[in-house]
Amino acid sequence: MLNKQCISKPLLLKKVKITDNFWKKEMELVRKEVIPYQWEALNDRVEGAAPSFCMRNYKRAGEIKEQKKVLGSEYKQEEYPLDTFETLPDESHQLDGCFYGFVFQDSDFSKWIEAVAYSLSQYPDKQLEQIADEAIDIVCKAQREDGYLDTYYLINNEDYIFTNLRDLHELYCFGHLVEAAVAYYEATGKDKLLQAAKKFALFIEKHIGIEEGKKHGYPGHEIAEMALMTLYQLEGDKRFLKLAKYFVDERGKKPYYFDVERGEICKEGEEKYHYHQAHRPVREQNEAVGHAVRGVYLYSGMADVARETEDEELFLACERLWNSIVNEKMYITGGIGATHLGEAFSFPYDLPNDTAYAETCASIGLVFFARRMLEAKIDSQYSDVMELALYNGVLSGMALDGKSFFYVNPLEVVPEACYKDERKHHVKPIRQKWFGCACCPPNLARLISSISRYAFTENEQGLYIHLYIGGELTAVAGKEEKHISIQSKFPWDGLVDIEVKEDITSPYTIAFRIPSWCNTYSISGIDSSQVTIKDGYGYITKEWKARECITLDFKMEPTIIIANEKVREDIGKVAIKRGPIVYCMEQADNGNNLHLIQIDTTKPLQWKEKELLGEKFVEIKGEGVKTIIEDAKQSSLYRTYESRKKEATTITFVPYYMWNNRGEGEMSVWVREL
Ligand code: FUB
Ligand code: ZN
Repeated sequence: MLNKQCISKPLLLKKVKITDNFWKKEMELVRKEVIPYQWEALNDRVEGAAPSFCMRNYKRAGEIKEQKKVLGSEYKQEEYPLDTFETLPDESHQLDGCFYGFVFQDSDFSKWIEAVAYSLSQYPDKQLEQIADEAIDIVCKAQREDGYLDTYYLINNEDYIFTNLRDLHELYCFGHLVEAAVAYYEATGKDKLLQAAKKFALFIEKHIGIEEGKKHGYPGHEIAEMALMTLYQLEGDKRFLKLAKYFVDERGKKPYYFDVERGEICKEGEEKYHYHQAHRPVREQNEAVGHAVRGVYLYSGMADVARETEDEELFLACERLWNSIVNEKMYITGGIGATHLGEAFSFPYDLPNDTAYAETCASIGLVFFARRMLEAKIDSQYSDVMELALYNGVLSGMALDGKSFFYVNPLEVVPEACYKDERKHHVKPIRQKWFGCACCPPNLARLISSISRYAFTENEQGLYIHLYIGGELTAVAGKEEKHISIQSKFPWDGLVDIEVKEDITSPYTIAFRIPSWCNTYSISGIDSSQVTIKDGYGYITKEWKARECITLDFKMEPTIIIANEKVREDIGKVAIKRGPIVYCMEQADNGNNLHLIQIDTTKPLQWKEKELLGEKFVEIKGEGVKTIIEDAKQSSLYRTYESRKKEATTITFVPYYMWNNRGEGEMSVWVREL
C-alpha cells in the first residue's frame, strides 16, 4: 500500500559532498570536459562539429521580441517553415532568420544549465556561474510576456503554438526548462530561470487541460509530467500537481488527442500511438512499448504522481510497466530499447545484441524511473536495477576521458558490419565527439553530476542507502542535522563503512541495500540481531553514539550469468559479472573473431586489479577454447560435418562500460559456452 509516511526523498545536493573515488572522477570529467565542451557546442564554436544553433535560436527569438516591441502592429511575421523536425542551412551556409537545428534544441541549454547547477553545488565556480547567469539572461529575454518560451515557434510562427503537441516537442523543452530552473535555484539561490519556468508552466496550464475551452492535449515526448512534479515539490503549488496528473491521465484516452489535433479520425477499435505510449490510458497499460526514452520518462512521471497522491491504481500500473521492462525487455547491461526502428522497445525477450539500440538516454531514464519507485517503496528490486543501469548501460555512453560518447550501446560489435550493413548503421564502432541530435551527452552530464540523489534518500525515520557511493552526508535526524560519512570501495570491492559522526539521541534508522548479486556478506560494528531485513534492505533502528561505525562487506565474486531461455540471441551463451559490473570481451585482449571463442564454465574465473588510462579496474580471466580457422578449408562456405579444431585460450574480460577506449575493434558481452 502506498503510504505517505513511508515516502523518502533524495537529500539536497548541497547536503552531500561526494568523496567517492569512482564517482568523483566521473564528476570531474563532467565538470572539466563535458560542461565546457557543451557550452562551446551550444554556441556553435566547435570546429568541425555540426552547429547546434541552440543559443543562436534564443538570441534570435529575443531579437524578434524586441522588434515587435518597437514596431508594434507594424511588425510583419516572416514566413518560415513549420513542422520541420530539423532545419539546416542550405549549401551557402548563410543563415536566414528562421529557427535552426532540431525542434527540441532548446532542451540542450536546459540540460547544460542543469548539469552546471549540480556541478556548482559540489564545486562552487564563480566564472562558470557567471557564464550560466548570462546564458539565462539570453533565454529569459526570449520569453514572451505571457510566459510562452519555445524558440521554434517564437521564431518561426507564434500563431501555431500548441498545434502539434505530438511531434514538435514544446512540452518536452518545457519539461527540461523546469528541471534546469529548479536545479539552478537549489544550487545558487537565484530564481530568474525558475520564475521564467513557472510563468511558462502557468501559460501551459491556461491553455491545456481538462477544462472546457482548453486543448485536451498532452506531451508527444514525455518529461513535463516529472518536471511538473519537481516544481510542485519545490513550490507546493497544487496547479503544477494538477497539470502533471492531467497529463498522465489524459494520455491515451479516445478520441486520441494526436488525431484530434491533426483532424484525423481513428477507426473503431484501432490502437495507435504506441510509439508515444498513448495507445490506451496509462492505467490500462501492462507492457512497456514504443520509444524507450519517452516510455521511461512517462513512467517516472506516473510514479511521481502516484506517490504524491497515494494513487494505488496508478502505482500498480507503474509496477506492471516496471516488470515488463526488467523481466522481459532489458539487456543485461541495463540498456533498454532493443530496436532502432522508433528507438523503441521490441516484443518480450527480443534482445538482439548486435543491432541493439539501448540509447544512453533510455538507461538514464530507467535510472530516473527506478529512483522514483524507490521513493515510494524501499525495495531493492528498484535499486538493483538502478545500480546495474548506472555502472553499465549509462557509463558506457562516455569515454574514460569524457571526450567522446555513445548514443547507441550495443552488446556485440564487429566494426566492419557497422560500416557495411545498413541494419547496423545506428551502431557506431567508436564513440563520437558529439551528435547533431545531442540528447545523450548532456543527459549523462546531468545524471553523473547529481549522482548522490540516486544513492541516498531520507525521511523522518532515517536514511536509506541505495548505492554505495562515498560521501559526507548532512542528514536530518528528528529536527537536527547530523553528519554521516560513507566510505566505499565500490564497484571493485564490496567494503563499505558507514560512520555516524555525532550522537543521535532518539531512534534513527539507517537502512542499507543488500545487493541481489551478493550471496555472502557480513556486518560488523553492530550485533546482527539489531538488523532487520526487509525487501532487500537491512534496517538498523536505534540511538547512535558519535563515531559509531558499521562496516558492511559484500563479497564480490566473478559470476557466470545466463539469460532466460526465451532470449533467442543468448541461448548457449554466458556473460560475466562481478558485483554491479558487467564484463565483455574486446578484440584488444582476445584478437578478432570473438565469435570463435568458447568459455569453459567449469573452470574458475580469476581476477586481478589493473589500470587503463589512469582508471583502476578489475580484469577477469577465464579458460576456454578458440576455434581455429583452417586455411585450406577457408575457400568453401559449407562442408560436410567434421569436428572443428580448437585451441586452448585464456579469455580476458574487461568492464563493459570501459570498452572501446583502446581504439576500434570487436566487442561482445555474451560468450559461447563450451
Ligand atoms: O526527441 C528528443 C530525443 O531525441 C529523444 O529522447 C531521443 O531518443 C532522441 O530521439
Ligand atoms: Zn539520447
